[in-house]
Amino acid sequence: MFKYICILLAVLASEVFAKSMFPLPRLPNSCSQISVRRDIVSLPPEELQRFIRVVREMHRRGWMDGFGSMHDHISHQIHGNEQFFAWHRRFLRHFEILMQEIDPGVMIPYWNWGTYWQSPVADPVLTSAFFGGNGRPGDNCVIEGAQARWGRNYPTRNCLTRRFRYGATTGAFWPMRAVRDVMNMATTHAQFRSRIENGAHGIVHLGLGGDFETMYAPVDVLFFLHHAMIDKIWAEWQSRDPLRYRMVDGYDSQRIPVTANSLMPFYSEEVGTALATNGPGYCYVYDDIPAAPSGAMFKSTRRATFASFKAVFNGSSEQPAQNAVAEDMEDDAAEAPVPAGTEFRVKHTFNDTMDFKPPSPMSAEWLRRRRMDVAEAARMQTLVNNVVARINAERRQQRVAANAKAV
Ligand SMILES: [Cu+2]
Repeated sequence: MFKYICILLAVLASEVFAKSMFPLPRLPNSCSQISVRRDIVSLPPEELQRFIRVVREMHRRGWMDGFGSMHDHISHQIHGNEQFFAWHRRFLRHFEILMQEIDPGVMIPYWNWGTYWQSPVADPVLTSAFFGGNGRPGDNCVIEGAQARWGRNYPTRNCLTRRFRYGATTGAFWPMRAVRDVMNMATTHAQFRSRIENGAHGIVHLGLGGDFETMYAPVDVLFFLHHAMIDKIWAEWQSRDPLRYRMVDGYDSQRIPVTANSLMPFYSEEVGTALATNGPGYCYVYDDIPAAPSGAMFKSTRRATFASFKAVFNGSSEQPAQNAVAEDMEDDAAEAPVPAGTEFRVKHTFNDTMDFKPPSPMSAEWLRRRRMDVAEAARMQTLVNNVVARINAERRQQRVAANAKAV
């Protein structure tokens, strides 16, 4: 009897889930072509405008709430363990496929925060020409850039917010040299994942603040650009050893070993299918990372099921993205022109007589709230401090040399 009540409840529940307007397309079985994900600042203006038009349409359809909700619901399964890289790669691909339903030629660009790591507020990506910067004083609503005056319906009705870590500034991020040190030293997936997740990845979430430091951060399109950068860093590390295209190690959130045959939460596809960016269903490469040789890729024998697709998502986007708090803001947004990209680009030069600052430590309380690893974050802090000290020592030497030449 109990069994039948359970079945009845499950059927009723799936009826409710089925009302969700958040689409969950299946991955294609093969690639008709391999497309390229590029640095957003290198996109020609027309391509940037196309991308912005697409994400505005996704927002209008309530899909951004869907991504925020989905990520939030299973956050403990996809962070702090060896599902992190593969699951986020699959999640970005989900986003990209939905983008392509609106405009088939559009790819997710990545945000290379390594370019302006020392002074992210000078990064063009955080200006009105691209994705806007800090939220405004008072309510932290983002009012400039591609997402100006956006509302969200998850987890509550509000505007999209950002709240920089130090009021007007985010603090420094990681220089790529420190990221490459991590790439050079990590020999296992678990080592590499933990060091990237608890270092270079976390500091960006903390620095931007507001919605960006929560588990529903995917309501902000910049989440996908940041995670494309994280995904690219993983792809670069993978490209150094062909075994990394079909093997993983370490454990999941239940302390069960993760292998290429483990299933990714929610998607129920094997982790192995997400190990090569140019593998079946993924079909992309990054502009400066080599493609995986097909002989090195994981070969799946299992058929993907739809079974778990409805189970987790509970449909915050059933309501269209009309936002009570930000309703008038939405009206303005419809009128707002698409940002013009390159026009606003400024050539930024660092003050070269001053030492660079390393990112400030992430507090233990913040790390724990995000289920991050406090001890690993401390080790990464030491690593990045040392790299920045080396960079500063070299710059001082160069200044001395330049002065000597001038005299
Ligand atoms: Cu995440």
